[in-house]
Amino acid sequence: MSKFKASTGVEQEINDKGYFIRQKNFFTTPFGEGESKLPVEAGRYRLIWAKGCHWSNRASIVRELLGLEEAISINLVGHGNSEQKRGWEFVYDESGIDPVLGVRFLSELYEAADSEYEGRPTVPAVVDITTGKVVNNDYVWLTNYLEEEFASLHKQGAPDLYPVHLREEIDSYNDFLYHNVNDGVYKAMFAKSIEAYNDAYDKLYKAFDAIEERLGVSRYLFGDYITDPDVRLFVTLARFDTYYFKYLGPIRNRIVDFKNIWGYARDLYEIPAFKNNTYLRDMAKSNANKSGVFIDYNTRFWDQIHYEELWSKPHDRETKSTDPEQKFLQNK
Ligand SMILES: N[C@@H](CCC(=O)N[C@@H](CS)C(=O)NCC(=O)O)C(=O)O
Repeated sequence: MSKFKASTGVEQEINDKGYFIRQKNFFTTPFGEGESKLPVEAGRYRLIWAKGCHWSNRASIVRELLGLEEAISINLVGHGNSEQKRGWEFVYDESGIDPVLGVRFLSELYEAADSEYEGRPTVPAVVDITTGKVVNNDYVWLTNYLEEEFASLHKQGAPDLYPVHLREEIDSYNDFLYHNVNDGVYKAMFAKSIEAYNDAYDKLYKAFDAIEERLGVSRYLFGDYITDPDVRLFVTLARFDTYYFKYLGPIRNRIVDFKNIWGYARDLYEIPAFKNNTYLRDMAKSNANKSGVFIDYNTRFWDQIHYEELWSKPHDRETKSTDPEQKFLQNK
């Protein structure tokens, strides 16, 4: 039996003022050309992700948007009932074993990569199929690698989600999204002091207000076409009313209460790569095995709220675009 710990838990990542400070990524070798980089090769890597986890969901959406399905294989992990408590498991596979990698737990792939690894074995994780080791879990840059370094493997006519002329602006906007929205939600949910909570909560809603305003004048975050930050924002929006809000405490507004943000989220959801990778009902029923009367709202009603119907309601977002027929910039 391995000495490897499934997870140290986020409790280790709370500072003495009660603030949640996320662990650093450990496997950060970039993809690309050159000796110190991970080579870009069709069929070499497998992306492991989880339905509930937006850090990994953004990579699964971008993979499909770019038509990398043949080049990079994929699999889902989930929470199993295993006695071993080793974290993410290949629960959706027959006998609970990933058919390509031959393991039951994601932690085995982290352990194969580094037997001394002490952090949480997290998704997204990119595994080199030739070695069975995790080679990259750098969720911050992963989608950018897919957009830039994997360009030679994109489908014909793939969208340009990371246009060169906008990269600097996109990187800085992604940073804003990361601190205030993507991780902002976790900073509030995991805070252990009311000071840390209020700080994160205020920043989150201030960011939502700024985004609501921005989306009042343009269809997407960077104008007429979808770019990388839209994927990053979408994955948090998709989890907000279905899941996060119940851990946030009394919230000021749901996503459906923001006119522009809610229309924008539905506009994105229409696109197959977004829809196929967004499991709204699964997110809502995440506590479904709880018993008793004090069960959260989403869990009680996950099968009575028609999420698909709700998210497919018409919107008028085209009116914000000067190129309403096109959602993507295709310059390849
Ligand atoms: N790699 C980042 C972000 C990815 C992340 O937190 N993924 C979560 C799911 S959203 C995870 O895999 N958690 C497993 C665990 O904490 O054991 C981190 O280390 O904090």
